[in-house]
Amino acid sequence: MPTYNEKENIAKLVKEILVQNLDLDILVVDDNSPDGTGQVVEDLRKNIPQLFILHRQNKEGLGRAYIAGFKWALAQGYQYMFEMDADFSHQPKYLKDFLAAIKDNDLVIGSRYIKGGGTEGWSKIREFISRFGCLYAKIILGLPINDLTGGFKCYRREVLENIDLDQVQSNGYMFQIEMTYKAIKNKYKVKEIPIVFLERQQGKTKFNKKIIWEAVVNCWKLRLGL
Ligand SMILES: Nc1nc2c(ncn2[C@@H]2O[C@H](COP(=O)(O)OP(=O)(O)O)[C@@H](O)[C@H]2O)c(=O)[nH]1
Ligand SMILES: [Mg+2]
Repeated sequence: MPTYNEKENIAKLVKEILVQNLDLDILVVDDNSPDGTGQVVEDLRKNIPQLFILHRQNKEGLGRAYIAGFKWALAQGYQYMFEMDADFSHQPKYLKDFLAAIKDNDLVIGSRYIKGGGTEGWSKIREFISRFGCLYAKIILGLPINDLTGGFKCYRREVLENIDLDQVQSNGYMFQIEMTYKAIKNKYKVKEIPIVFLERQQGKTKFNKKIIWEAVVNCWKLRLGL
């Protein structure tokens, strides 16, 4: 779970994940959050042996945080690696559905845009931008996936081992698109399962125009192999 200023969410979320009783470890990748999220996690760690944290010095964006987390998890020998936001948008109750689906698949994507999925608490305009963005990427890259920008995913370790993580440069929504594109290109089996995405209750989004623009341009770069 990447975090930047998630002090109000992180402790409650860690507990909610643990009560699912799924034999998961949790890694928080914190970019030196000014609100002290990193220290909150350090305090929790005193009583929760399944909880780990990577402290990074600077805010370098989601993509860099995920890559650092994946490298850590690969080195530790984990079989499956999740990506999950730390703001309750990705509900822990779905973790068991991912674990069921990953048995017969290599990458499982939590999807807002298939039957049974959706978003709650978003303005019409934000939903439109998100839906349009997913459709744009789907068409340009020719992928059979409806939700390409979501960040609730579960990878089988081989998928990550066979992507050159140092070559993945994108950082915002494009990071999610690029990882799924590369997994499919490597012939891995990818499945979408429905999730309802909730708008965050606490804290602020880091959503901005720059990460949308990155995705608009970089879909073409990916398609053209630039
Ligand atoms: N480590 C790290 N985490 C980040 C960064 N930007 C966002 N996050 C985390 O990534 C997750 C998704 O970010 P969020 O702002 O909620 O984006 P949104 O869901 O698209 O509005 C949250 O858990 C954030 O705390 C960053 O630069 N570094
Ligand atoms: Mg969010």
